Amino acid sequence: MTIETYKVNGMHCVGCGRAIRKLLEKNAHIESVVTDTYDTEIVVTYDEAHVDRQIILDAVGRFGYKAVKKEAAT
Ligand SMILES: [Cu+2]
Repeated sequence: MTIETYKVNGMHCVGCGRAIRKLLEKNAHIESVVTDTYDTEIVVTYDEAHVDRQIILDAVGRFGYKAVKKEAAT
């Protein structure tokens, strides 16, 4: 499993977050999506063998938002 955080510009309310989460979770290989509308971030846990990162970016983009992967803070 891969866990990645994405900054989602424009995800300003709970409704946005819920819509994004519902869409992503339709993918059986995306295990969980946690949305944080305060920090406008989502944390996606997925099976990297079956899910390409572009799928996540495209799904978020369908709502008119732009997701940018955050580099892991080390
Ligand atoms: Cu909204």
